[in-house]
Amino acid sequence: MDTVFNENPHRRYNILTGEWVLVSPHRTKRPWQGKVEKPFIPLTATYDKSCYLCPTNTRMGGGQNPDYTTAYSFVNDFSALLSDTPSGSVDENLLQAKSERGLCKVVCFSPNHSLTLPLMEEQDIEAVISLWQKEYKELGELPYVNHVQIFENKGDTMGCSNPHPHGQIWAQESIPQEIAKKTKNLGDYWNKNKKSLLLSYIEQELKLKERIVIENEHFVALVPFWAIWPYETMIVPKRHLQNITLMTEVEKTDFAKTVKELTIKYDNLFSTSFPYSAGIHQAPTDQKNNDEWHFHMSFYPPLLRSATVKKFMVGYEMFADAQRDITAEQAAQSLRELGNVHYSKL
Ligand code: H2U
Repeated sequence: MDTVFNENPHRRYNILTGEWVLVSPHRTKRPWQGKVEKPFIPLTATYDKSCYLCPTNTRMGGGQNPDYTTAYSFVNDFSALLSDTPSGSVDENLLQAKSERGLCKVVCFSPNHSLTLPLMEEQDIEAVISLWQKEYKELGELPYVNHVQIFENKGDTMGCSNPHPHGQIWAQESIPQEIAKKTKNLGDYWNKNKKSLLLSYIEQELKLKERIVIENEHFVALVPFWAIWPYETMIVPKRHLQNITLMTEVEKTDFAKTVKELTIKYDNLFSTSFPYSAGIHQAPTDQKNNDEWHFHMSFYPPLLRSATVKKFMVGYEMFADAQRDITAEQAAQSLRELGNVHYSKL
């Protein structure tokens, strides 16, 4: 890439969303006297009697968790979307609203309270992926569900309310805006080239090797050219798969391996339990063929320069465009060079 971009302000285009990010690499040396996050204190107890996600415990909603031994899901006791929402709409000149039906689930990744994805065994991460597949299928088959969003908020920096390893799934009637933007851009490329946009993109990245973090037989993990968050990454299958249920068993094993390796690198970067929001974007479940879709898992981590200094998406980002300081290439190089053994096990 033109070396002028390594040190000078420029804008980069996100081919998936159609949005631009401002990159300011010359700013990486600016001093920091702002907010510092609390250092992470590792958990040791494998069971916490006050945790509402641990096996056998009673949840805040009154339900009781079974003595589960592998990934386990339940309907969120405080769901943001409800299946029995009465239908209604407002369309009065400039005022528009409509009711939204849906269903929210919580997915406990492991019965062990002290673990996180990077500390879990590969086959246990595979069990989480199998549960995600089952939920995507079952929720997607509900007549009123057109989109299933699987995600994880990790760490209290990201607003996660409980350290027990878990994620969430929100299934709903409408297609969320991020998905609509990606459907449009994937679709335009597909209609023109009869090829997946993400497949073409990773082919280009694999030739350049500037932003690749991990590559194995079936998956690539990279810092996207248009990344917004300092160490943002994306895991993409090398095969054009519209959704996670289409993976073969071998691909699923490789997916689990990639998730583990990437999250270990994250933890190793600042020797901490690296906070992030991660989510899987895949084809809507709206009965359309969605040929253009190519599933991917994105990680949006806020940490910028240490375990305690994070990036804030405020000011210019709120009022104008997303902005980052270190380049995607610098971030990819740092992650690529990190080891695959968790720092706590060295
Ligand atoms: P977060 O840690 O990302 O906030 O997710 C935890 C979810 O667990 C949250 O959505 C739900 C909350 O509503 N929850 C239950 O369903 N039952 C409980 O007893 C406590 C929390």
